[in-house]
Amino acid sequence: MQQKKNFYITTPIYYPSDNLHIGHAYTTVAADCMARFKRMQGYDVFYLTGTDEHGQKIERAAREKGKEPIQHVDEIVANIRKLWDLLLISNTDFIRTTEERHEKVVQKIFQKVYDQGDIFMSNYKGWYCSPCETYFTERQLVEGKCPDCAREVELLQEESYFFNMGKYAPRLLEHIEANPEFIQPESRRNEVVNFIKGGLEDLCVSRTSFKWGIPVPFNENHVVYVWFDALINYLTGIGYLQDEEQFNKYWPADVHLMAKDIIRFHAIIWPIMLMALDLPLPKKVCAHGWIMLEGGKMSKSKGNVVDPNILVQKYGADAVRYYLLKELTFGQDGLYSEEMMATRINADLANDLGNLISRTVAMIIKYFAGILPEQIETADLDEELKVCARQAYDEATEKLEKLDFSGYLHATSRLVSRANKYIDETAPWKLAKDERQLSRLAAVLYNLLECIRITVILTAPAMPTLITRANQQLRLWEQDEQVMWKDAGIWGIAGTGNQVFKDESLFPRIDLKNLRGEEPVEDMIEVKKPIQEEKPAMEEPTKQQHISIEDFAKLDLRVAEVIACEKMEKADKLLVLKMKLGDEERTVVSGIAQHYKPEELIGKKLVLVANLKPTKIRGVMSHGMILAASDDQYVDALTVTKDIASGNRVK
Ligand code: ME8
Repeated sequence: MQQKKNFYITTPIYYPSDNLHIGHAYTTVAADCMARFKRMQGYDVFYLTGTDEHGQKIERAAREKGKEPIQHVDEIVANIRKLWDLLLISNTDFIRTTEERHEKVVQKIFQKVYDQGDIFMSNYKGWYCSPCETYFTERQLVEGKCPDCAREVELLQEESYFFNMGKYAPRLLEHIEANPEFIQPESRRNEVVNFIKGGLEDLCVSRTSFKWGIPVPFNENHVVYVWFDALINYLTGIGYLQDEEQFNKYWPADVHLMAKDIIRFHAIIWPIMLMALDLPLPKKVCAHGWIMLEGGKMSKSKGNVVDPNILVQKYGADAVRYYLLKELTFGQDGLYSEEMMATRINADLANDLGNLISRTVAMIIKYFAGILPEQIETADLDEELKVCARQAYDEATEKLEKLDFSGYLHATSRLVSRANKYIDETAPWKLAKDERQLSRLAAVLYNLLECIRITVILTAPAMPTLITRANQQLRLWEQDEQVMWKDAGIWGIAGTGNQVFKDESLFPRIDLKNLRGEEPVEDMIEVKKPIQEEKPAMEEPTKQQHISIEDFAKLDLRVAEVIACEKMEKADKLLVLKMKLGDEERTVVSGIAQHYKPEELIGKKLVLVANLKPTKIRGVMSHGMILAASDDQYVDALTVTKDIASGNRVK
C-alpha cells in the first residue's frame, strides 16, 4: 500500500495577554483552510496552533488585572479555544508554552546549544528604562529617551546569555538563495536577505529582570528569552525529544504561516536555532499582510479590535471564513469593515452561489419532480462550461498550493458566475415548454448540478459546513462520505436519480440598511457621533441616564502624552495635538484653543478617548478625543497626577 504523504502546518502561537481579534482569526482560518485542503488531497496533516504564555508583557497584563500570570492565561486560553471551535478550526493539537512537555524540551535545547558553545555568557550593555523594565539599543531611543514612555534611560550592564547567530548567517543566506520558495512572498524574502547582509548581532537569549519564563537550566537567576522559548513550540508540538516517531513523521514543517510583523523571527532566528540543533529547516515561511481598520492596524494596545466571536454569531462561520480569506490579497494589507464584509457575503454567497443552488434545486423539483433522469444531450455551450469548471479546479489548486487564499476563492467565484450565466443562456424555463426539449432540459440541469458539486468541493476548505448543508438539498454524497479534492477535477460524477429537496436558504441575505441602523460591530469601539467642531463634546447630558458597566467598558480611555501641539490654521478654537500612547503616535484635533496655548500642553499627559471613530476635522484626521471638565469660567483638560506612562488605560 502506498504510504500517505505528510503535511505539517503551523500558526504563530498567540500571546494570551488579551482575547484575540480578527487578525489572529485570519491566520488561523487561513492555516485551517490549507490543512483541510491537504486532507482532502489525501495527506496526513498535522495542524498546530497554540499560545505563547511567558514573558514580561503577559506577566504585566496579569498583574494589571490583579491575577497570577497562570490564572490570567488559563482564562484567556479557554476563550481562545472556544473561538477556534466556533470558527471550525481543525487543529490537530494546541500547544501552550507553560506545558511541561514544552518547558522540559526548551531547557534541554538551551543546555545543548550552550554545551556546544553557541550560547555563551557575556555582559549585556544597553539603555535601560526602569519604569518599563526594558533595555533598548542606542538606535531604538527617541531623542535619547525611552521610545515607550519618553523618560530618561540609563546605560546599564548585566550578565546575560547570548546566542552566536552570526556564525550561521552565511549558511542561512546560502539556503535562502538555493530555495526561492523558503520565504514567501518575495518582498519579504528581500527584506530578510537585506537584514542578514546588514550583519547579525549576538542575540540576548536570557533575562533576569522578571521571573515569568522558563528558568535557564544551569542558572536559575535567568529565564529563557520569550522568542527562544516560543519558536521551539514548532518542535515540541509534534513531539521532539519525546515522541521521535511522530516527530520524524512531520518534521520539517511544510509551512509556518504568520503575518509580516514576525517574519524576521521565523526567517532568521528560527532557522539559525534549527541549524544549531542540526535539524532540517522548514520548507516554507509565509507572511501575509495585515487586516487594517480605517484608523490603522488593529492592535490590542490601540484597543481598536474587532471581536470575531460576534461576527460568527451574526453571520455564521462559513461566511466569516470566506470573507476573511477572499478579502486579503496575497502578501498585501486589507481593509476591514463590517459593511464591506456584509456586502461581500451578499454578493458572492447569498446572490451568486446561494441563488445558483436554490434556482437549480427549484427547477429540478419543478420540471422533474425532484429527480433528474439520466443525462442525455450535450451541446457546445456545455463544453465551455466544462472547461470553465476544470479551469476553476486547476487554478484553485495552484493558488492554494501557493497559499494565495484570495486568488483561490476568485477562481471558484468565476465558476459560479459562469454557471449563473449558463442558466440565462440556456433558459431552462423555455425548454420546459417544449416536450421535445425535455432531455435537453435534463442535461442543462445536470450540468448545473455538476457545477454546484464542483464548487461545493472546491470551497470546502474555506467553508467546511457547506458540503453537509448543501447535501441536505442536493443528496450528492452519502452521509459521512469522505469527499476528495480530486473529485472536483472530474466532470460527470454526480449521480442522477436522487431526490433533491428544497430547504432554507444556505446564505441568508444581510440587510445592509438594517446593519447600518444597528450597532455595527466596530461600534464596540466607536462612538457614532463625530466630534463637533464648535462644541467639543463638553455638553452636559440633559437627563441622567444610567449605563451598564458593559457600556462603560466600551470606552477605551488612555493616558496620552502631548508631544507636539499647534493651532489649526484658520480655526480659532482648534488645536492639533500629536499624542503618544505607548509605542503609538496619533493626531488628535481638539476644540480647546481658547483655553490653552499649544506650548502649555506639550509634555502633559491627558486622558484620551482612544477608540472614538476617526473623524476628519477641517481636513485633518483626528484619532480620538481628549477629555476636559468645564464650567462657566474654565475648561480644564483631564490629566493624571502621578507619573503614569502613556498608553496605560484609565478605568
Ligand atoms: O507575535 N492582521 O503573537 P501575537 C493580520 N507570540 N494578522 C494579524 C493581525 C492583523 N491585524 N494581528 C495579529 C506573537 N495577527 C508571538 C508569536 S510564534 C513562535 C510567537 C496575527 O499574539 C498574525 O499571524 O502578537 C501575526 O503574525 C500574529 O497574529 C501575532 O500574534
